[in-house]
Amino acid sequence: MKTAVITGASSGIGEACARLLAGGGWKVFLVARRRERLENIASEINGHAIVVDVTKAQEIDVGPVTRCDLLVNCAGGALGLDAVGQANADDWTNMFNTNVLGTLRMIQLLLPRLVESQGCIMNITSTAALAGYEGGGGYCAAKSAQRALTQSLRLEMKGVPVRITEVLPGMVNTPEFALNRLRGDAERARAVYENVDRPLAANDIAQVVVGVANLPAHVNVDEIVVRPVAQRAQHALFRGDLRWRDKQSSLHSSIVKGEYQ
Ligand code: 8X3
Repeated sequence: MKTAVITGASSGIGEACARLLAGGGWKVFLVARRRERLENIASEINGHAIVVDVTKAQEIDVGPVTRCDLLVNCAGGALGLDAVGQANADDWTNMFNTNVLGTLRMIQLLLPRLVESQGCIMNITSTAALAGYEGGGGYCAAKSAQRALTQSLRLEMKGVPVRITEVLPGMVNTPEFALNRLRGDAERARAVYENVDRPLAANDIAQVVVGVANLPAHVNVDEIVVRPVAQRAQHALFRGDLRWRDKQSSLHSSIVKGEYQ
């Protein structure tokens, strides 16, 4: 049975990946800090919870993971929208710790098993790794660093049959991303996605992750940028009705509605 380890698995993209992989017959280890949430999800999908904070190296125990075919590094996120001139260094430390060092630690811990199984590492970065934007200094810097780490690792693993993929999502409407970034301000978090006709959902990214993971072992997708149709580039976001032909079309689809209620 193929085995996957997913960080950030208690919500958003990580949770969606865990659910989709488990549904596809994978054995899944779910890694995250929030015990109750994590254990509930794990028991729903017949997975295994590893309750741990990826920013605390000494606490991470991957002992139960005796085999690893796929590591998906989803733990991360953004804090604040401060301009660089006014940025809070603690927020930056936090973002680097989760997005960059958390990824580094998990790779270091599981690399021997990934090599042994000739597996796959998938780092979920962001389109924020491709270009800076106003107020994004810390997050863009952290995601750029995570991207750079991924690129270096891929080169260092020359001659080793381990696949290394970077997935760069654009606008994904998850219940927590904007809310965390905006420090719990639900109104502002809702406004991020306002009038965007079908932002991506966590499950869209999970489908990409699982699709890439299931490719033949010699096929390495180096990087994959995934945006909603409404977002042609970081600053080219269309707000308005895209007039989809199918029935689910609506600015008020269930994905958007109720996320912050
Ligand atoms: C999230 C994408 O545009 O908020 O990773 O930076 S963005």
